[in-house]
Amino acid sequence: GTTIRREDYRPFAFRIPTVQLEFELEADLTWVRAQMIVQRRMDLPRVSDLELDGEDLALISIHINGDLIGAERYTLTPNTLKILDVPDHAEIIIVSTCQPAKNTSLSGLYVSGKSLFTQCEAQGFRKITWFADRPDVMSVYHVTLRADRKQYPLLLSNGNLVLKKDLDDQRHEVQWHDPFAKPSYLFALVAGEFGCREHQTMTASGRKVLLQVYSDPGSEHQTQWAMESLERSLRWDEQRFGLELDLDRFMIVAARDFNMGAMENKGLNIFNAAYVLADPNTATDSNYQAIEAVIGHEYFHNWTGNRVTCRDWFELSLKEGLTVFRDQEFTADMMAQGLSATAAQSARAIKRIDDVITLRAAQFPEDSGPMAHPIRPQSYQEIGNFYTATVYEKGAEVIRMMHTLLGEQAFRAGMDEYFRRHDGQAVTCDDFVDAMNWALQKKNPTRDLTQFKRWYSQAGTPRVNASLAFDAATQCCTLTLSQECAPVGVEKQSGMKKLPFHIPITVGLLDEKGQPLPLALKGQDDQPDTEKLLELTKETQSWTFEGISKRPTPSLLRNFSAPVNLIYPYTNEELALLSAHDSNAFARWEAGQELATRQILAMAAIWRETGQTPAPDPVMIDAWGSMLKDTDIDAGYQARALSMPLEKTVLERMSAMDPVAVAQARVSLKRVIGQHFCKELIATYHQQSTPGKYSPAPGPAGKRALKNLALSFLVTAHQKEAIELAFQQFNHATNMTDRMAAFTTLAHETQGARTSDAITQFYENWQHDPLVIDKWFAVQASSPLATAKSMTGLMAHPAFNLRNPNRARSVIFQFCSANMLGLHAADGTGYAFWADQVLALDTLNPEIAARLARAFDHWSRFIPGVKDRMQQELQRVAAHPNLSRNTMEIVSKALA
Ligand code: DPP
Ligand code: ZN
Repeated sequence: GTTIRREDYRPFAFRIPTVQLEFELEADLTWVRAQMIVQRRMDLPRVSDLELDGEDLALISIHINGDLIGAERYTLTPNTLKILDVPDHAEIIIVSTCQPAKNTSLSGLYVSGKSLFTQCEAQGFRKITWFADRPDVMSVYHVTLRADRKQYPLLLSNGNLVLKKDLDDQRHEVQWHDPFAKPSYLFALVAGEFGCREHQTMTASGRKVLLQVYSDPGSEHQTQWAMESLERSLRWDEQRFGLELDLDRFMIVAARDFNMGAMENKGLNIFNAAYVLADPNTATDSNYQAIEAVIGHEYFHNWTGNRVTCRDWFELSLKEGLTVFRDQEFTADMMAQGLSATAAQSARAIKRIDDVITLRAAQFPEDSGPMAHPIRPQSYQEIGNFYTATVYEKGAEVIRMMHTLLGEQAFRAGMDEYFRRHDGQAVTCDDFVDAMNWALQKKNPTRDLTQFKRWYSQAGTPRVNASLAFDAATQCCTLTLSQECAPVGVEKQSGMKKLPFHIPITVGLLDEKGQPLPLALKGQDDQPDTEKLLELTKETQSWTFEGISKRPTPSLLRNFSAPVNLIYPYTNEELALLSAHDSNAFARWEAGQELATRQILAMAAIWRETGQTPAPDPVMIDAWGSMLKDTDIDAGYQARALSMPLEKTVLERMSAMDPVAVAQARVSLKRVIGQHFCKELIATYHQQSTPGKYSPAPGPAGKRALKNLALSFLVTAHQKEAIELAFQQFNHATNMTDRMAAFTTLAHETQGARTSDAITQFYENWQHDPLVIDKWFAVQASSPLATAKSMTGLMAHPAFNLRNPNRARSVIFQFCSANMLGLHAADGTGYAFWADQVLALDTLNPEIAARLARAFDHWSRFIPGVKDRMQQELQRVAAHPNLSRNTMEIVSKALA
C-alpha cells in the first residue's frame, strides 16, 4: 500500500469559502449538484490545477463560471478529478450521482433500514461529491434536500432550517444553512421517517435552543435518558469550560447500521442506536453510562473538534484525545455530583478505575504490537485504521498528564487561550500544547512543556522501575525511579533513538499500619503533605524523604498519573497492606489487582506444567476477604476491587502468552474465592438489593454491580443455591442489568435443559428489540463453551446479518476478541473462523474487517504451536486477492 507521511503535509492551494449542495435523494441513485466558490491562495506557490477527491461517483457535468466544460479541461481517474488551469476566482458546479443502496461500507451516503444516512469522517464525503476532502479546507454549507414525501418525510442536514416546501410528484424540499465554516468530514444528512423527542432549553447566556433526538418510529420512549444526558452535557461544558452551544438547534439521530459509536457532525450528530436508546427493560447500567459518555463526547466535539479542528488526520488526537479527556471528566463529575467529599473521591476513583482497565486492555497491547504508533502517528496507509485506542485513550492520558502538571485552574486558562488563538481554524497538537505552555509559564515562568511533547512523537508504554532505600541511621528514605521505553512498531525499523519522557508520578508512603507518612523532601519542606507529585524527566532520578523511622511501603502512580508500567518489587504482604489501607482509592484497588494478577500468573505457569492449578497464597485470599467484609466502602467501588483482572491484562504480562493457561487459572482462582467466601458472598448478594423504581445512578448501579459480582463468583464455584438464585433472578428481574447478569452467568457457567430454555426464552421475549438481541448473541459468542462450529450455527440464525456492524460485533468480534478458550481451541478452528470472517467482511465493509483483523496483532507473542497456526491464517488472509487497503495494512504490518 501507499504510505502517507506527516512531513509531506502541504496546505491546499485553493480556498473554498462556500458550498451549495443540492440532492435528489433516492436509495438506488442519488443525484448531487455541488456549487462551490473556489479562490486560488495567493499566499502559496501557484498551482494551476484544482485536484478534487472522489470515490464511486458517476460524473455528469462540470461548469466553470457558467460555462459547461469539455473533457479536454479535466482529467478523471477513479479517485481524482483534476480540473485544469482554473481561474483565480471561479464558481464551479459539479453534477454527479452515487448509489446509496449499493454502499455496504457505511461510509459516504448509505441506506440503513428504510432511511438514508451519511458518515463522512474521515474520508466519506468524497463518496458523495468531488471535493477537497481534507480537514483544513473549511466552507460554509447551504444544503437543499429533495425527496419523496412519503418515504422520506424528514430531511435533515447541518445547522439551521431555512425553508421547507412541497413539490410536485409527491416530493418535497428542505433547505439547511450552517453558518459555521466546517471541513467536509463534518457534513451530514439524514432522510427517512423518525420519531422525535424535543426539548427547549436556554444556554448560559440566555439564548433559546431546541434539542431533538430522532429514532425509529415507536422507540421514542427509549430516548429520555439520551435527552437528559444531552442537556447535562450542555450544562457541564458551560460550567466547567465556559463553552456554550452556538446553534439554534442540536439534533441527534439514531442509526441501526453504523460503523462507529457516533459522529459529531455540526448540529446533526448521527449515533449508533446502541448509544441512544435505553429503557430499564432493555439497557443495562453500563449501557446507560456509555450513552451518557458518548452523548457528552460528541457534544463536546462541538468546540474541541468542530470550532477548532485538525489540520490533517495525523492530528486526530488533537480533537479525540482532548474530547475523551473531557467526556471522562464529565462522567466523573456526574458520578461525584451531590456526594460528600469522601464519597466523591471514591466515585471519581471508580471512573478512573474503569478507564484504566480499558486503557490496559486495549491500548497497552496496541502499544507493544505491530500497530504501535505515537498518539500523533508519523505515517499511515489507511486513516480509517488509526481511530485507535492510542489516539483516543492514550491521547486522553496525555491531556490528563498536562492537567495534572498544570492544575485545574491553569489548565482551564490554557483551554481558554487555545480557543482565543484558534477558533475557526484547523490546527495541530503543537498548537494545543503551546497554549497550555503559555498557561503553565504564566503560573511559573521557569517551567515548560518542551520535553513533554515527546509523548506526541514517541510510541510505546514506558516502563518505570522503582526502588526504595531506607537508612535507619539517618531516618531517610530514598525513592529512585528510572524509565525505559524500547522502540516499538515502525520505530524498530527506523532505528529511532528514543529520549526520556516527562512523567508525572504521584506518590505516598505508608507506615507499617498503613497510615500515611508526611513526605518531607530533604531540606525542602516545612509543611509536608502526605502525597507528592514527582516529575521524572531524566532516565534515573532519586528523591529523599526525611524523618521516617521505619522502612515504609510506597504507594506509587496514584490515580494512574501517567500511562506507564510501574514496576516495584512489592511483597504480597505489602500489596495486602496497600489494598486494605491506602488512602488513595485508585492505588488501593491497584494493589488488590496486582495481588490477583500475580496469583493468576503463578497458577497459569503450574497449570501449563501439570494441568492442575495450585492453591492461591492465603495473603491474597485474606485480602479479598477484608475487601468483601469492608462495609464502609461504596458498593460500586467494592465491586471493582473484588473483580478478577481481565485475561488480556494478565496475558500482557507474559513473555510467551498462553491464553488457555491464563483463562483456566483465572477461573480457578475465581472458583476458589467463590468457595472460600460462599457464606459472605450470599450475604452480600442479599444485602445489595435495589427495590423500587429503577435508576441508573451510581448508588443503585454500584449495588447491582456488587450483587451480580457475588452471584457470578458463586455460580463459578458451582454453588447449588446460587445457581437457583441465578435462575430466579433471570426469571423475575425487573431491569435488564439484573436479567443480563443472571443470563450471562448461567449461559457461561451452567449447561443442560434449564440453561438452553433460558437462552430460548430470552430470544422469544426480546426478538423485537435489535439491541437486546445483540446482547443475546454476544453472551453466546463469549461463552467458554462456544466453538467456531457453534458460531457458524449462530450465524445461520435468521436474526444474524453480517452487514449490520452491531450484529457482526456481537457475534464475530465477541468470539474472536473476548473468548480466549473459543478462539484458541486446540484444533485451530477458531483461527480459521477468524480468517474466514475477515475475508467475508472485507468485501462488504473494509473498516469493520480491518478492526477484526487486529484481533491477531499479537500472534508472534504467543507460545509455539499457537503462534504458528495464527501466522498461517494471517498469511491466508494476506494472500487473498483484492484485499482492501484497510485490511492489507493491518495484516502486512502484523506479518512484517
Ligand atoms: N469522531 C468520532 C468520534 O470519536 C468518530 N468518528 O466521536
Ligand atoms: Zn470523538
